[in-house]
Parts: sequence; structure tokens; C-alpha cells
Amino acid sequence: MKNYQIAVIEGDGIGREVVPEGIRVLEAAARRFDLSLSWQHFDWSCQTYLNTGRMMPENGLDQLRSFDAIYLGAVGYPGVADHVSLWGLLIPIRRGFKQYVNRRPARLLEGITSPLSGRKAGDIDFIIVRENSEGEYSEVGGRLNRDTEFDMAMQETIFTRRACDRIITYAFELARTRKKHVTSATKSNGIVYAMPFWDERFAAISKKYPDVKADQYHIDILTAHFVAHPDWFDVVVGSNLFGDILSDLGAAVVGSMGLAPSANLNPERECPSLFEPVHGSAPDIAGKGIANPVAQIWSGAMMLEHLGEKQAAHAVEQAIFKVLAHSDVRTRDIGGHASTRDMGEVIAAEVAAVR
Ligand code: GGG
Repeated sequence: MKNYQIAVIEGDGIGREVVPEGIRVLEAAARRFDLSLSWQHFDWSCQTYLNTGRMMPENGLDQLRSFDAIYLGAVGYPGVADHVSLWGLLIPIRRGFKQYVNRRPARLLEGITSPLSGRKAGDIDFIIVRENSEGEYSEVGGRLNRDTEFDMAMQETIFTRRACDRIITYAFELARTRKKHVTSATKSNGIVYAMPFWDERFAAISKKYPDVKADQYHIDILTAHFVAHPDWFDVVVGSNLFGDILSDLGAAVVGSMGLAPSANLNPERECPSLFEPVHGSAPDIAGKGIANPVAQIWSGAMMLEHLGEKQAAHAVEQAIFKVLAHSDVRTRDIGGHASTRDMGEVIAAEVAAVR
């Protein structure tokens, strides 16, 4: 029996509620497909920061390095500045473990109502490929003259040829397995150095894929097209910030933030990859047991897929799709009254019933 060692970071807010449901469903898949998943929990969170002054210990990455994968809930909570929590936990993991691909599917499923009128299941099905290692998320910059009338902040955007080329290449390779279409998110009219450089690299890489349609839009009109014509897209590649913004919009057009999974991938598998929902810690609903666990569970299916457990991954995905399509058990964000746990249990039961 194959055994996988999984590091679990529930993190903050609803992360602590949805992760147990993810584990419940993945355990059901493990039993059904004869796998063994060993979960080691790391209680790293904003509370840890308030107790110790750090989101994770100084040797946190060393503690995670030997795991097969990392399963994360959400990071951030009122009381700790958002940049402190993010840069104290998630960003060091993404960068330290060379997880330069952030893969974020957006798919309108049967049983889910899109806020866009006239869209039905299957009409929206794209994947955002977010550059996950540099770009607008940069530590280059500083503050001067704090608390004076000359107070100022400066932050540099970093675009390297290596990072642009590898993420754009990943997007084209992914498109080859799908509808053979890559769209680039740019803003090369306004951002005069970094974005024309991104466009140059996109043009250069696209030449290597004559079988894949390539197009690009400025981010402003691209967001409008996500709403007006979401069916136009297959794989959408963007810089760190653009990819982040587009993936929340992608989640919204397919019905809920609670339905958007993601994978932070180190494609070379030199380091563990990390699987987390796109959503954050949602302090407004945390503690109520009403968060939708589907994004977390689906991120778990992406983890199984990455581990090579394709049958188990497929079973978890199908169980999610079946429950959303046919079950009355649904959380509030998708029109029901079920609890986080109810939803986890019904999906787990569906996985157990797979023939
Ligand atoms: N699910 C992880 C989480 O809490 N994400 C919220 C967030 O804002 N992440 C920042 C980012 O992905 O750049």
C-alpha cells in the first residue's frame, strides 16, 4: 500500500473548518483506493504569531521539506496585518519550495447557478495559471520619511526572463492537453517596462506552439470579457497579481468563492507542492460552521492527482460534481442551509460509494 506523508496547515478562520472536511473526504478516497495518508498538523497561524511573534518557526521550511505535499486552509486574521501573515507563512513556502505555478481552475458545474444570466454547466471552463514566484509580489522597495509630510512607499515589480518563460511554457503545455488556447493577461500600455517584457516573452514562447491559439488582452478589458464572454477562455496566464485577481473573478462567475481550488506546484518535484482553496480565512463567517468546504476538498483532489493517484483524484472530483448536481445538502453560498460538516460528510459518502 502506498503511503503519503501530508503536512497540514489549517491556518486561520474558516481554514480550521474546511480542512477537516477535506481530510474526511481524502481519507474516504484512501480507504476506497487502498492508499494510506499520514497527516501531520502544524498549528501555524495568526494566533501563533500573536503567541510567538512568528507565523511559523524559523526552520519551518525544513520541517516541511520531507513531506510529499502540503495541505493548507487559509491565512490571515484581524489583529495581524495581512502582509505580515501572508509574508510570514504562505509566500515563504511558495518561494522556498519553488512552487512557481499557481494553477486555479474555474468551472461552472451542474447544480450551480452562475451570477451571469444564461450560463449553464460546461459553458465556463478555464484554468488560470498564475505566476507564483515574483512579479508584483516583491520585497524590493521601502518606506521613507514615515509619519512625516514626506512619507512615501516604493515597491518594484520584478519580471525575470526565466520566471516568465517557465510559467508561459507551463500554460502552453497545459493548453495542449485541453482546448489549445492560451490567453495572456497584460497591461503593456500603462506599465511600460515590465509588461512589454512579459508580452515579448509571451510572443517568443507562443512561437514554439503553433498548434495552440495565443491571444492577449489588457487586464482591464480582460476582466470585462470574463464577465461578458467567459466561454472564450481555456488557459489564462498572468503575472502574480493579475492571476490572483482573475482567479477571484473566475470563482465568482462560476458561482462561489467556495468552489475554487488551487495548486501551488513545483513541476520539477524537487520540493513539496501546496494545495489550498483560492479563498481566504473569511473572518465574517468563521466559527459558524457554514463555510463551503468544496474548494478545500477539490484542492485535495488536485493533491491526489499531483501525487499520481489519478483514480482517487477522479473519484473525489466526481463525488463533488455529483453532490452539487443532485444533493439537497448544500451550504448557504450555493443556496442551501447545510453546515460545512454536512457537506463534507455527503461528499465523503459519495466517494466511499464509488464502484
Ligand atoms: N487559501 C489561502 C489563503 O488564505 N489565501 C488568501 C490570500 O489572500 N492569499 C494571497 C495570495 O494568494 O496571494
